Amino acid sequence: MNISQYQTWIDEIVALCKPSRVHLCDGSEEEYDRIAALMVKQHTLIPLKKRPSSFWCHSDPDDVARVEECTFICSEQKIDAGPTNNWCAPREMHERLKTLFSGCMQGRTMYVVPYCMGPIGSPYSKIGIEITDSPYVVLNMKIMTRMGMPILQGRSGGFVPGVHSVGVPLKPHQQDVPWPCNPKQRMIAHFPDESSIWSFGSGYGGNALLGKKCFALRIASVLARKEGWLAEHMLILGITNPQGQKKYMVAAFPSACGKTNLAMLTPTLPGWKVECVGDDIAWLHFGADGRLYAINPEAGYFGVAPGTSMKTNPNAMQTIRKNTLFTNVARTLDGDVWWEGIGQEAPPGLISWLGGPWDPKKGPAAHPNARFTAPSSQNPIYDPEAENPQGVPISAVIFGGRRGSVIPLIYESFHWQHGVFLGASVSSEMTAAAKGKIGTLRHDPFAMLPFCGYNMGDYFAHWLEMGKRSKGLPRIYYVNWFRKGADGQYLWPGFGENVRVLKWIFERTSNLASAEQSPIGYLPAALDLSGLDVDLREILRVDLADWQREVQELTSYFQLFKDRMPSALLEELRGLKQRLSL
Ligand code: GTP
Ligand code: SPV
Ligand code: MN
Repeated sequence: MNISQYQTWIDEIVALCKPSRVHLCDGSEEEYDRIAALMVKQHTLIPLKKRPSSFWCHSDPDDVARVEECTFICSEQKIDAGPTNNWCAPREMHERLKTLFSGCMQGRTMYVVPYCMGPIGSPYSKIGIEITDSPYVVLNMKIMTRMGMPILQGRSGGFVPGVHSVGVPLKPHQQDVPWPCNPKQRMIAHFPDESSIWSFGSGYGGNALLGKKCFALRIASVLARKEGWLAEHMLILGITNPQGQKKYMVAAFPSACGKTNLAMLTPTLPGWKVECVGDDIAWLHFGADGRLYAINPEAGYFGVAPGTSMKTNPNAMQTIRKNTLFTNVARTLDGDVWWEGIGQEAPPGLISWLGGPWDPKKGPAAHPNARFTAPSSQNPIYDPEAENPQGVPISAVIFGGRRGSVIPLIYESFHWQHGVFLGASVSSEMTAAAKGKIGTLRHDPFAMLPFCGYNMGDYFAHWLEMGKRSKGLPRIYYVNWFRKGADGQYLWPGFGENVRVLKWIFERTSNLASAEQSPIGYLPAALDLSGLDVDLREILRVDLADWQREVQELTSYFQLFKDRMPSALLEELRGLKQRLSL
């Protein structure tokens, strides 16, 4: 195969990073097994007796989640990164990176990982090459993407270059540690004008698997705006009613707020079926018929382990029975995994995510952001259309966040512009998926706060523009599974019961279900609650005083975007304010 067009770049990186060896990844099973065996020998991976071809590992305690404070968008102009991103001038950042990456791979193998985001052969798929000195990253990329040299075959177009290093060069004969990383010098830099990514110092998740958040969201969102499509932090699901009619929906919730669970939902309503196209990222394009179509750029799940059980997400539990990597979960003596909320008592002799015997007084056995990496194809409800190169047609867009109060279980927007306002108004309590204070309420527009590669005000405008391009637009909804009652308990049982909300959305998009107009949007006139004991009035309650505060908060938040804030969304905000004061 012809790799000469990529060779110049690879040579440059070799000269800069000075690795001891270079390995071009072919993406084969044998290669995966060989690298995994090497990592077992180096004590980074531990094979799990109870799960075929599966491994356990734990990270450095200081490298457990995305680090937003070290994530930069290096556009030419600061204003184009916008007020919600860290910015650095491209030239200055390139200088810093040159220093950081100089000789950073000494004593290590440099892996060259070509990968395709999206189904092979789809006109919407895109190619990246990640250079990394982390074999852990290579294994994860093998599961999460279509990976290997063969995907470059016959390609002449561009690719998104990404360079990743754990940032720990080895001196001759120096013993490596199981999870090398360099937390003091972490840097995750994106160059939207050159579509390139540089990541240093972390080996974990979105910091290191460059195809995921760095490419498929931050770089792709910039490309999407230029090319007239959308790159979103969204799950994609198919849902079939008892009559056999099928629709597809996408949903954007912030990190660790329920995408994987909703994407794999096991319905509690008889006759309903949910199938999974994707659990984290959607690329959306208009089809020839004017409808919005979605592809999933990924090929695997990098899912939150804690809370996953046969009760909450049996499909995920099936998916991770084999060929799965587990990071920062607890390990049992008989070679299995365990985490809080797995549905069984902790067995004696548990090894915690820190690698030693678990002491419950010192915290949970699994880190709250512990993850499994597993192939989508192992999902028992993998949608038959998941690899359709054209994508699947979308009937509804759902936004949501983790809100203990104020936001009702479900409401519908009045129209596209109002729906874009709903997306822009998302706030959510912070979770362990990113370094930061868990539980703090923050604005997270479209669940894209950490992932938008350009000015968020321009991003809002792009969504509004997309709405002008078609008459076959999906309807837009807002959900909140996390509202709590006076007793501090969740008001809504969630998980499989969420199908009741999806049913209402499904029927609304067929103009079947009825709704009541409220100041914030349409609320269900009724939900199918058969066999469920919940206080629907309380879950759907719209408290005027609460919402007036919400409007005040949004008013000051939107000011952040100055003249990049689309007037159409300020108009929506005024409309909401007026409806609340009547
Ligand atoms: P990322 O992979 O970080 O983007 O997260 P995600 O949005 O896919 O979240 P995920 O589905 O993994 O859920 C995160 C946490 O929320 C888990 O601990 C779940 O158990 C919990 N969760 C998910 N859905 C629900 C729900 O409907 N109700 C409640 N109460 N908790 C939920
Ligand atoms: C998220 O934080 O939204 C994730 C996990 O999906 S990570 O890949 O680390 O970004
Ligand atoms: Mn995510």
